[in-house]
Amino acid sequence: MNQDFLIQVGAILDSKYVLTEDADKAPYLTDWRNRFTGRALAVLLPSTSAEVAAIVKLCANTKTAIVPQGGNTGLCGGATPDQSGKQVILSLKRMKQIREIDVANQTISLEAGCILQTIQEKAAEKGFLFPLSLGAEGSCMIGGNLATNAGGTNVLRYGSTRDLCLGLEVVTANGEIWNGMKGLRKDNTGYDLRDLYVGSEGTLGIITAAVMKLYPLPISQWTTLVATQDISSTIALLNLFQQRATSLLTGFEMMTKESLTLIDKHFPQMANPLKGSPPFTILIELSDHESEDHVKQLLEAILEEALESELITDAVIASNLSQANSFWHMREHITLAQAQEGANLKHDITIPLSALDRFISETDALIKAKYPGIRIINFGHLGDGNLHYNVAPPEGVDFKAFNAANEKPVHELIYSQVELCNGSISAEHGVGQLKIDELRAHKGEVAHELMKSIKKALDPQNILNPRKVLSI
Ligand code: FAD
Ligand code: 2HG
Ligand code: ZN
Repeated sequence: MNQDFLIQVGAILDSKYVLTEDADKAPYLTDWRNRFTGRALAVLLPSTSAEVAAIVKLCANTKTAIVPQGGNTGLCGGATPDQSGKQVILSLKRMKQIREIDVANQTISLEAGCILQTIQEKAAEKGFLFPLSLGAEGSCMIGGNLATNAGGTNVLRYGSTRDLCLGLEVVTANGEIWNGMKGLRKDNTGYDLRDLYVGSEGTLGIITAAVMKLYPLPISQWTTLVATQDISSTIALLNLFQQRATSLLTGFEMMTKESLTLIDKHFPQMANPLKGSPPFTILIELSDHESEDHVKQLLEAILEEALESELITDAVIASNLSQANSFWHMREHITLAQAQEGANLKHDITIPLSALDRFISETDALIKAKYPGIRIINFGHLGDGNLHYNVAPPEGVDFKAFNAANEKPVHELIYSQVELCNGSISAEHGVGQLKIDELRAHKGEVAHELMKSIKKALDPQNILNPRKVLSI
């Protein structure tokens, strides 16, 4: 059967694009965090939508499960196959054509394997901003961004990947190509298929191409780091910026003292320029299409107001692009610093801004009381109410042993607090194989059953990324 499949796939792809040797498959079998490792019959590397469609048809005929993969930077194990050795990985990395930049329509049409940073660069060459931005942008691909509905650091101004997407091309579970590559900002022709596929993590269809929105490139950007003493003044500061800067506010990221302790330890060259390790360091960015002076004066005026009303205790404005970049590097290296420290327990959650203060103070207290010495590495996209509320064992305690003993109860404690605050257990990273049980527990019975019905309708043979998102 396996041999038969490989012979048939040989009629679709050149043999160099069908990887079956262990050493060739290895880089595709483990996730970025080294949390999940699987086995695969083969890794398939198509270069056109027609090849993807032919592969999916073959998989449908032979009931072979497919795990789509982009840049393999996902944080929930969604792109990692199971242990059976019967699944195939379908990597989109050879599908990297930019089909069109439509200047008048302010859109870019491109294939799923385009690397996010390349898209930003190509858009900039034409004077446009492609606003999706995240720490993995040098490796993650637009197909993966769409499949996970990735967020990142510009969501508060431009929305998440879903909001940036106007059209999709998708290979369905029976190997048909749905051409939804329309660059329309309005289209009310019945059910929104595009929105169904965005965020479906490869379980409903294979995204092969997309039409994405572009925006004018800002001509000036000012970045500041400010110190706050508690979360309520941080929220008040966010509200002040929202009122005074409105749509010029393009970044509002929060880092706790404990998060930056990890930066000090693993990336000392990126030290916080704010003195005295404040409880909260906030990275704020304003962007404008008018002169440098306008936005700089606005930023200074807001910071002055914030200092006078004691919302902040200190501030440093980046004096040039390189210093601004160094602020962002510090923020974006927290994930890498955590990975170097050990496998922390991740909680990518959203809480309504009005409940954030309560969530953090109550959850910090509960967790510290239950696990004395535990480290709460809390940082994230505060402007979106999105916390990366990650947890590491006390200094000196073995990560593996701590996680084995405490993973489930730690998750339960935190997710029940999320539920009390009417939040979400997955803000931007998705569900993958990591959060299937939690999704079942927290999505609500009706919603969970509806999701299962959609999965069964669109993928009746369950060949598309089985046991991801849902336990079927
Ligand atoms: P993969 O990891 O390859 O796949 C992710 C999921 O999508 C899998 O379920 C896979 O099966 C599916 N998939 C991939 N391509 C397709 C396709 N073409 N069709 C259908 N399904 C597909 N995420 C954020 O949201 N915000 C952040 O700020 C952020 N920062 C990060 C920082 C670091 C350092 C790292 C390592 C990760 C970060 N992530 C972040 C997570 C990750 O980068 C994103 O989820 C990204 O969108 C995944 O893209 P990818 O191409 O690597 O997808
Ligand atoms: C970020 O915002 C990413 O840096 C990763 O979403 C978060 O490490 C994490 O938990
Ligand atoms: Zn994030």
